Amino acid sequence: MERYFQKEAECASREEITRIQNEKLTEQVKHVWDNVPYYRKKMEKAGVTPDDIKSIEDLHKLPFMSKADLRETYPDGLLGVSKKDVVRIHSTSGTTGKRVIAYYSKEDLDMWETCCARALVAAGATEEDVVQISYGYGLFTGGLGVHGGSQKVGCMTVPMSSGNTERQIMFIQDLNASIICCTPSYAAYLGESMKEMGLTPKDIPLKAGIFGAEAWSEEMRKSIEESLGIKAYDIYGLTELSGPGVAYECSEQHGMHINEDHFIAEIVDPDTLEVLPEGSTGELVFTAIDKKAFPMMRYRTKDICRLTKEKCSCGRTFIRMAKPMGRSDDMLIIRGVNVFPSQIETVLLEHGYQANYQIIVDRVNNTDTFDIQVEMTPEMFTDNVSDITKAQNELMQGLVNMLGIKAKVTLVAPQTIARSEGKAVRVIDKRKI
Ligand code: DLL
Repeated sequence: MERYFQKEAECASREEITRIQNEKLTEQVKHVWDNVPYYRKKMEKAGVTPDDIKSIEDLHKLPFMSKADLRETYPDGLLGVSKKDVVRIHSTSGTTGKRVIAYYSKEDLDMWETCCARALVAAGATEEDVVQISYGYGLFTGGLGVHGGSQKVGCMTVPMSSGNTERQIMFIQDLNASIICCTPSYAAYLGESMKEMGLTPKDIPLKAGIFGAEAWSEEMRKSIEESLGIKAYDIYGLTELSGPGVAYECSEQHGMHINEDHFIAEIVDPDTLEVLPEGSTGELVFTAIDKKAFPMMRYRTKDICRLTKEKCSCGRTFIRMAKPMGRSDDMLIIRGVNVFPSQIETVLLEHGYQANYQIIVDRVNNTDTFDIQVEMTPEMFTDNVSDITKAQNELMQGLVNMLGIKAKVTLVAPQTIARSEGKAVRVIDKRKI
């Protein structure tokens, strides 16, 4: 039987969700207008005032926000409450430019942890469970966000943070952990390490995992489920909107339910910024309707995704987002063709490889070079040159079919590509260096 953390909210009628959104949105617009001069100026420039926003139908009148606005207002130019009302900050792991600093009031933290609690319960958590949290703690939102949610559910919460894989496995066994939360690439690495230690899924008590913070394919889900002997759930979120828990998977595992009583989602064309109809693929844009310390209106996430309002048999009524296929800024343009690392991952897993690979793109004589190093699994490892050539060619053909362009594939020995404890680094684009 499906369980909920807050059935009334998660299974509310569409009329009720719209009523909540209308009420919160109009109030939030007033809050931002009164307290965030930067966004008020943006609204004035767009010729909108709070009086123009009477319901969610008017959302499209509001100006967008993007990473550029965050950079411009660094470190606290978007703060919506007095500093004395801020109880926590987090910050993104962005590699370029200034980091984003997100601020939280007590109420903001409570809302965020509630969203994470909904995700945990949807993945089967009860107060009987032991939840090992192997997302990084600290400025990254993964650790502390899911931690708060786990405590709200009443689970015994193990704040492991990332790293020290052998100790992770020891704690899973010794504390009888039933749910693990980490990035999907780290989950894959845990499975790999277990195998090396001579352990099988039967030797560990885990039943479920809640994985997010980076794009991962359905093939990767299957592979993790097999190696850890669990059911793997997706969770989505971003620092600008609080952190993990903006959207979460239910037992149906057919898209992630967006916590619509706190966030309104839109899909826009990333070039024209036109709002696209339900079912279209485009850039995901979010408006946080009750987050006060760090308000975020029509924030362009750069995540490429699709939304569906189709009924879900889990009983939840929140709109669902498909697995994001990646970020528009992860998308590589190689010889004029759009390539997402997640497409490459799909082909590798279909051919029996693990998601241990690195893409190296360069430009030689004005032409893009496209190399992919792929680790052989210990079972397929061989030094027979003709076997390796045959396997490389098969993989190259699979990639051409998926991407429409040719990549040079090199198979390398197991354990030669660096593992990540957090978000995996898949691409080295030397054209940008
Ligand atoms: O990654 C928050 C998070 C922590 C989500 C733990 C889930 C679990 P940021 O570091 O700000 O926040 O990165 C946000 O990560 O815009 C997506 O591109 C990507 N992302 C997050 N979750 C998923 C997911 C956290 N489930 C950025 N699938 C987002 C695909 C994801 N991409």
